[in-house]
This record gives sequence, C-alpha cells and structure tokens, in this order.
Amino acid sequence: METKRLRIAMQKSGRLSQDSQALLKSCGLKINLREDRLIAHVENMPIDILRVRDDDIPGLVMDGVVDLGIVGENVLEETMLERQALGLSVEYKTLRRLDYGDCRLSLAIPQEQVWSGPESLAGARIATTYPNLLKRFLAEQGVKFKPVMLTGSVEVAPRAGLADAICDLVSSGATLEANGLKEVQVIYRSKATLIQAAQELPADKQALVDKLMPRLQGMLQARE
Ligand code: PRT
Ligand code: ZN
Repeated sequence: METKRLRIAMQKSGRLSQDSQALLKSCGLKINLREDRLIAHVENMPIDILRVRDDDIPGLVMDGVVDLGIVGENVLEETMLERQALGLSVEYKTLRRLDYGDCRLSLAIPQEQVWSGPESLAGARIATTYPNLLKRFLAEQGVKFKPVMLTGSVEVAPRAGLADAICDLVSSGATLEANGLKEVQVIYRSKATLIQAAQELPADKQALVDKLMPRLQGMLQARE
C-alpha cells in the first residue's frame, strides 16, 4: 500500500491524543481533525494522520504500514515481546522520546499484605494487561506466577477474588489507593515516544521527516 504522503499513526482518543495533536501542531502541521475520521489530512504538508487504538500503533510501524507513530513505551515494549514470540518483525527506529505520557508499570498488592520482595509473589495469580512485560520481569527474578489476563478493570481483580496481585500502569497512585492496593515494585517506566519504520523511506518522505525533526527537537527543548 504505497502512498506519497507521509503517514503518522497516533492514538485516536485517550491519554496521549491531546498532547500528540498539540505537538504535531506546534511543529507547523495544520491538522483538520474530525472526530469520526480514521485518516486526517494535513492541509499544508503531504502528511496523513492515522488515528487508531494505541495498541495497534507499534504493529503498524513494525509492519511498515505507517511511516511514523507516537505511542507509549509500555505498549511498544509489550507489543515487541508479543511479536517476538510470534516470529513477527520487531524492528523500528526511535526518533525522539517525548515529554508526556509519564507512567510506570508496577506490581501492587492488597494494602494489608506484607511485601518482602518479588519472591512474595511465588505461585500468586497476577492480573494484568501486560503479560509479556510481567513475565520478563518475574522470570529475571526467578519467580513463577499465574498470569490473569484482563484488558480493563485490572485494579478491581483482587477485591473480586480474581487475583492475588496486579501489575498495572500507575501515575498518581490514586486508583490503587481507591482500590485498597499498594504499589510495591516498579517494573517498567514509560513515556510517549516517536518511532519510525525500520525500512528506508522514499527520499521525499525522508526529507520531510528531516525537516520536521529539528522543529520537534526545538519545541521539546524549549519546554524542558
Ligand atoms: O483506546 P485505546 O486502546 O487507544 O486507549 P487505552 O485505554 O488503551 O489507553 P489510555 O488512553 O488509557 O492510555 C494511553 C497511554 O497513556 C498508556 O499506554 C500509557 O503509555 C499512558 N499513560 C500515562 C497511562 C497512564 N498514565 C495511566 N495512569 N495509561 C493508563 N493509566 C491508567 C492506569 O491503567 C490506571 O487505570 O490510569 C489509572 C491509574 O492512574 P492513577 O493516576 O490513578 O495512578
Ligand atoms: Zn489501548
């Protein structure tokens, strides 16, 4: 599916959408976003913005279906591990780590429970949306556990009797606290990042990326 326009994938609606749109606009892109559209055309440059679920972005870049993508490193790393296991391509280039989307993937347990390190979780059922990152971490610690895969409401799993612990994204910690859980171990720190497909771009598209990157660097440096 060749196209002359540079394709950038970003989250359609969610925590990274506003900041990602604002960042692209600050680099001079005039984006006409209609809420319902999958593809938004940039009016003043040969660029199309693809608005998708964040989970789809790493695969679109690694398959070379889009040229660039903005996604949380947590989703990028989880997808990489998943694709590796499936024997799919996991290549991409990081253009720039961004300054928003900060969070950490952490283990949390019921407040009243004692924590004496990851070995406390031996044999435990752990609910998560990030089974691969969790497996990698606990394998490094030599701890065996039972993954409970949930794509939402992870924080209620212990109270619902579905799990003994959770592994979920945390930013302020308010969600954990509201659910009677405490954060005991950070396993991955994440921010949003701008990535590019691994294969070489046609010269005109690469020239456009090369023109945009200094603007982006400048923007990010100015607000450091
Ligand atoms: O629909 P789509 O699949 O695109 O969106 P999504 O629901 O999967 O993702 P979304 O929009 O919730 O998050 C997108 C990205 O934002 C994540 O992949 C992270 O990279 C980043 N991010 C930053 C966060 C958070 N902070 C965050 N706090 N993503 C989720 N949370 C959730 C967390 O899962 C928990 O439910 O917020 C809650 C905890 O927040 P605190 O502040 O109470 O600790
Ligand atoms: Zn998602």
